[in-house]
Amino acid sequence: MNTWHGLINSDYRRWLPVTPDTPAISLNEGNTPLLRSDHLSATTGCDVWLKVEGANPTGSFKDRGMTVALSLAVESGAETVICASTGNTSASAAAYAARAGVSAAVLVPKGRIALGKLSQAVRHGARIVEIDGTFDDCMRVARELAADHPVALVNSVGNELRLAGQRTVAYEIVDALGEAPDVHCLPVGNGGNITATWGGYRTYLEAGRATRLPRMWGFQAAGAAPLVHGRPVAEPCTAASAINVGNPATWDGAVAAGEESGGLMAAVSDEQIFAAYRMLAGRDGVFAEPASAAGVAGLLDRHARGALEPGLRIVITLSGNGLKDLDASLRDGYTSAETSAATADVARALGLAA
Ligand code: AN7
Repeated sequence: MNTWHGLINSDYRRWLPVTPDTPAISLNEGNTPLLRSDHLSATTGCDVWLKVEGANPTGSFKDRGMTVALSLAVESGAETVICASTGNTSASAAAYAARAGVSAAVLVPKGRIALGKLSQAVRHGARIVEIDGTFDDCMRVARELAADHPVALVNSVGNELRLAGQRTVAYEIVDALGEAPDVHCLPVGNGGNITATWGGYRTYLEAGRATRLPRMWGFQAAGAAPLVHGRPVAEPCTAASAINVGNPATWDGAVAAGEESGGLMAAVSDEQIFAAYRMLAGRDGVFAEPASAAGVAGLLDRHARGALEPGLRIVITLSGNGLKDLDASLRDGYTSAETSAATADVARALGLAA
């Protein structure tokens, strides 16, 4: 008997900024798998766990925040929600808006988002504007429109509500492991998720549900690493499109998460990201989208530099589903054999017969 009915209907509701009257707009998000990675544990000498956020209903962690944002938007009588997105936020906003019976407007950088994500926004009936510019341009326009028009901004910027939803990932991890890990690794783009995850661990500590806090290790793609350089990047460039952000909206929160936790913010190359992407699929059986692999790439980078103490318990957020970006997967190359439908031919192709 499955008794999970989504975050807003769970015990975690007490930590969400909702009232007893708030309607529940939910797709049964959350409660995602936490898998031990035996090979990453063996490689690093640590105890490494993967939080598979691609198992959320629209395929990314964004659903944790979107259930809260749309529930509150409906409660407040909003008829249209708007967001800027590198793809996953727009997919999630479109789905939750459809479920809520409100309109969604999504602003995305033209040609720079994965097709799976665009298709989700299309199928859920969002009004889509592809902007000739970067994600940061989309973000600026979304904020300006929300300030001057009757549309509710559902980006996590200035939207504590969404971040409160995204905090729940930390609650699930502590509940599953019985304690906070030593280190939490995750990819960083706009800065919302590291801020929220850190906030979740602190909330649980204050509530007495954990007795310690992890160090937060955030990883950006080298071509889009403003938080590592300490200044915005005008033309961010990485094949991990979800984190191709030059001027993160939650800049201060992301920096604070790294600093307050005694953690770090570092860059990994696209080569490292794609190596980790292949490894997750090939060794762990988890198909995560490229950006999602940045946390794994970062951990392996620390290990390779001799900067990783053995024996740590480490959780890595795998933020989105690999099925969203099939171009990235097939661009990465693959081999297959083509044969007739004769069993003998297939057997030869498989090396089962001479
Ligand atoms: C798979 O969809 O910002 O640091 O507009 O989709 O909280 O931005 C997506 C971000 C990591 C980075 N991994 O999280 C958007 C968007 C995946 C993502 C991030 C995103 P933040």
